[in-house]
Amino acid sequence: TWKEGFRSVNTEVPSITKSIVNHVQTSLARQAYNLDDLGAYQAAALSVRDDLILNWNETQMHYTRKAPKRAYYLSLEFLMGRTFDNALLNLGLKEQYREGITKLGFNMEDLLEQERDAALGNGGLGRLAACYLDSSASQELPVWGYGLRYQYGIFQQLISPEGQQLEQPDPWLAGGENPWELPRLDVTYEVRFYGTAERLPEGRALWQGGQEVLAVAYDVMVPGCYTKNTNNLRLWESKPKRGFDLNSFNAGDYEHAVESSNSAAAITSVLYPNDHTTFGKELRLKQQYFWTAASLADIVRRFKNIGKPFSAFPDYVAIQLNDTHPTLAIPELMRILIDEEEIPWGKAWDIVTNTVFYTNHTVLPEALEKWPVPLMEHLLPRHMQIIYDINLFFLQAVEKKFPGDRDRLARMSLIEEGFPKQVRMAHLACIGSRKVNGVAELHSELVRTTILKDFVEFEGPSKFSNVTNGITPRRWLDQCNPELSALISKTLKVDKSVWLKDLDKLKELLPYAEDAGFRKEWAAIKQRNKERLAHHVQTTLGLTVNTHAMFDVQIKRLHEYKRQTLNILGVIHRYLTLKQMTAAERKKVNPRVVFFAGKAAPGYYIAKLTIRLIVNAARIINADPETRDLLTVYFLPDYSVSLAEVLIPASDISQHISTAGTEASGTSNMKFCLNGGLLVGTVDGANIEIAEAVGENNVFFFGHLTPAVEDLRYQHMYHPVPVEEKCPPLAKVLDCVASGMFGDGGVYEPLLNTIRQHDYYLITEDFESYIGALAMVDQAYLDKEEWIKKSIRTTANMGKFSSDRAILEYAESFWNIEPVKVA
Ligand code: 26W
Repeated sequence: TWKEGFRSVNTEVPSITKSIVNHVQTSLARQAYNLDDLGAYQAAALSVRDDLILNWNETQMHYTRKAPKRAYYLSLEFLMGRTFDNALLNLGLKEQYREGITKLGFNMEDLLEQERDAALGNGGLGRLAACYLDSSASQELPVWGYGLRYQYGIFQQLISPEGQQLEQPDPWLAGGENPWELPRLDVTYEVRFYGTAERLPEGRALWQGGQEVLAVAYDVMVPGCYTKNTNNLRLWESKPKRGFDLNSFNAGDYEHAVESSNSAAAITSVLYPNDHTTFGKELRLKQQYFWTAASLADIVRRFKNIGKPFSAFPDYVAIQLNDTHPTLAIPELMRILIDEEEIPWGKAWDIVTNTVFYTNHTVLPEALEKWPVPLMEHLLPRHMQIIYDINLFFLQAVEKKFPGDRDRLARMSLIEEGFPKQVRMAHLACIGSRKVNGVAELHSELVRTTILKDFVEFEGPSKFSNVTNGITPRRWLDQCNPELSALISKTLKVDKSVWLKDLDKLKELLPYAEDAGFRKEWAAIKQRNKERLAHHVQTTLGLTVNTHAMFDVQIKRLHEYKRQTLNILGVIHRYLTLKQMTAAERKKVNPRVVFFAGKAAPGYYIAKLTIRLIVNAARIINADPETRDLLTVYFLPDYSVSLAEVLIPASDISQHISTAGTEASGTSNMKFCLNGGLLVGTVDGANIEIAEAVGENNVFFFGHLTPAVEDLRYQHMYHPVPVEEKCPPLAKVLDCVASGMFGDGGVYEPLLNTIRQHDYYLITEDFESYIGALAMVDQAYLDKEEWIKKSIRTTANMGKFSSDRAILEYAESFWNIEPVKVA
C-alpha cells in the first residue's frame, strides 16, 4: 500500500532518532547533549532529506529510462515557503518524526519554526508555481520547474513606529547549508550577452564576443504526496566563467578583474520586488535571458540524449511560460534550432510553436512587459534580429488576411513605435505559443476581448482558453489546519490520503452541515485556530487579540487595484459609526478584529501611504476605550507563506475586493474558503467561480460589475462629480483622515487625492455597496449556527480549486503528457 511503498530509509521511530543523532554528530559535527532547536531542526531535516534523495534519484532515473514526454514550467518566481513540514506530510512520516523528536527532548512545533521561508517570489504568480510543482509530483507527472536561485528573496518588511514600510534584505541562504537543494556543480552552461551578430547564408547568424557567464544548477527536491515520485525544481546560479579576468589580473588591473566576476554574480543576486509594474532595467532583462538560455540548453541536451530528430521535439517537450517573463525562450529556441542545429526557419518555427505555451496573469497595462529595442539590440543582438524576422513574417500574414488595415498592423506588431521603440513581450509570447490561457474564466475572457483581441481575430478562438487557478490542499489544508484535516478524515471515514488527492470528495461533508455535533466540532476548531493566531500575535508583536470577535482578514500585496484603501476607509467608517452610538446600541454590535498584511513594492509611494494609514488608524482605534472591545485593527508586518499558514485557518471572513476586471484570479480566496472562511468580494477573478461552486448565498458580493468599470472611469475623467455629492459617507471619512484624526493629515493628501481626483479604482463608486456587504456579514454572523453551516458548505464545495485539477487540465489539454509512476 501507499503506506510502505514510497519510503525507503527511516520509517520507524527508533531508526528516525538514530538517524537524527547521527546527523548531529557527523553532518553537523556537534554534540547531541548541548544542541539547540536550530541544530535539532537541521539534523532532522537532513534525516528527511535522506529519504527525499533516494526517491528523487529513483524518479529521475525512471524518467530518463522511460523517456516520456515531459513538461517544463518556466517561472521567474517560486514562492515555496518552508519545506520540512511539507516533506514530512507528503512522506506520511509526520507522526513518527514528532515522536522521535519528542524522545530526543525537543518540540516539533519549535523545530518547524526554525526553518526560513524560501521566498523566491512576489505573490500570487510565484505561489501558484509552487502549488503546481506540488500537484505535478503528487499526480506523478513528469514536470520540472526551472527558475533562478536568488541569493536574496523578497525583502523583509519592517514597519516603523510612524507606519513607514522599511525594507531589509532577505539573506535566506546565509544560515549555512540548505538541506532541500542539491548543488550540481557539474551541470553548467555558458550564457552569452552583448557581442555582435553577423548574418550568414541560409538565415543563420554568428553571434560572438561580448560577455560569457556560467549557469550552475541547484536541484530542489519536490516530493509528491503519498508517492515515490519526487520531481525536480532546477534553479540556476550565475558565476563568472573564470574566477577572474586573468588578463587584467596579470596586468595589475585588479579592479577590472574583480568587476567582471562581480557583474556575473550579480545576475542571480536578488529577486525584483515589483509585481504589476515594469521598469525596463538591464539587470532584469539579463536575469530573464540567463535563466531561459540555461533552461533551454538543458532541455535541448536532455532531448538530444533520446536520439530523436528535432522534428520530434514537440512530442517530447512542452514548455509553459509563467507570464511573459520567460518569453525570450521563443527567440532563444529559434536561435538554437537555426544557428546551432542548422534547421531552416519554417521548420524551426513549427517546432517552437508546437512546444511553447503561454499563461497570462494580468491585464493591467502597467504590468505588460515591454523592452526597449536599443537595450535588446545591445544585450541580445541575435535575438533582436530573430524578433524582427518573426515580426516581418507575422505582419505579412496579417496583411494577407486583412489587406490594407494599417492600424491593425500597428496594433499587432511586436514592435511598439515610440522613443524608444519597444518589444511587446505579450505579443511575442502569443504568436510563438501553441496555446494561450488566462487564469480564471472572467480573466480569460478579458484576455480574449481586450489585450489579445486582434490575435483572436487573426488566429481564431481555439488557441485561447482558460485554466482556472488552483491551490494545493496539502499545504493549504492538511498542513496549515491539521485539526480540520483530521475532522474531515474522521467524518468521511477515509484516510486523508484519499480526499487530499481527490478533493471533490469534500462534497460528502455536505450532509454534516445539518449535524449539530459536527457543527460544534467545526466551530471549536475555528476557535482554536483563532487562538493560535492570537498567540502568534502576542509572542511576535506583544499585542493581545480578542479571540471572541469575528476575524476579518485582508492579506495580499499592497496595490491600488486590490483596494486595501477601501478596506481601511470602511474600518474608519465603522469606527465613526460606533462612536456615535449609545452604550445600549453598542451592546448589539458584533465585535470585529481586522487583520491586514502585505508588502508594497519599495518604490510604490501610494501603496506605502496606505500602509501608513492602516498603521496609524489602528493605533488610534485600538487605543479608544469606548470602542476597543468592538473594533480593533492590526497590520502584521512581513507577510509570508508561513504567516499565511497561521492567518488563513483563523479567518471568519476575508476580503477580495479588487475593482471588477482587475484581479486575474486570486488564489488566497480559494485558501480561505477551503478552510471554512467566507468571502467578502467583488464580482472579479476566481471569486465568481468560487461563488458558483459554493453557492452565492455563501459569498458576500458587492460593487459594480466589469462592464460598468470602463464607463464609470470615462465619467470620472470627463464629468467628475465631487466625493461630497457622489458619496457623502465616504467624504466624511476622507475629511477625518485629512483633518488629522490619525496623525498629520497632510501626509495622506496624495493618497486621498487619488480618490478625490480620477478615482481610477472606483472607490467612490463602490463604497456604499461595500459598507452594505459588511452589514450583511454582521447580520449573518448573528445566527451562529447558520454561519457554521455556511462555513461547512463552503469547504465542502471547494473541490474544483485543487491545483491537482488545474495541473491535470494543463497536462491533458495543453502538454499532452501522462503520469509516469515510479514503482
Ligand atoms: C514585470 C513586473 C511584473 C511582475 C509580476 C508584472 C506582473 C507580475 C505578475 C504577473 C503579477 C501576479 O502575480 N499576478 C497574479 O497572478 C496570480 C496567479 O495567477 C493571480 O491569482 C493574481 O490575480 C494575479 O494578480
